[in-house]
Amino acid sequence: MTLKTSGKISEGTMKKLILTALIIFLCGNIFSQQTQKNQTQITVKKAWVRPAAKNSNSAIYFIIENKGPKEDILLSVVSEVAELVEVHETYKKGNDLMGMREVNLLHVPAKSTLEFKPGSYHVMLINLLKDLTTGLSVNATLNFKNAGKIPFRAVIGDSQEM
Ligand SMILES: [Cu+2]
Repeated sequence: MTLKTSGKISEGTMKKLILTALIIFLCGNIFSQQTQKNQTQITVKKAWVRPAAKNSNSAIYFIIENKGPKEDILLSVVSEVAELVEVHETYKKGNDLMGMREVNLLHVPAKSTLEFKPGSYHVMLINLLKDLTTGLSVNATLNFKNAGKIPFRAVIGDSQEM
């Protein structure tokens, strides 16, 4: 193949065209990746957290809604408000006793909601690093296998009616 400088498109123009095409391609790629990430169908609603004093424990409650056609798996929860943050479930130990245990992989089926509430699933905040004062709020992030990080804010109060 020979490039004729006398042709309609010079070598310099050709290079510019190739570069422009490359930039458009790369930008398009980044854009489509972002829109794919934003297509997550997981939302967190009605988040609240029990008021508690520094160095004690508390729990965050909320509703996870998965509007998507696929199930997703909650891998972990992060919050800077406590030394340790775990996904827990409350269960009947027998003899009218209730216990709590950690849940490692929590499946949220397609087109469903999963409620974290007292006596059921909750995000356990172990050894609070500060006071949780009613009316203020706490930031936390759910980490899903497919949807990735879902940050949310929980209001400090006594119920989700706030
Ligand atoms: Cu717990």
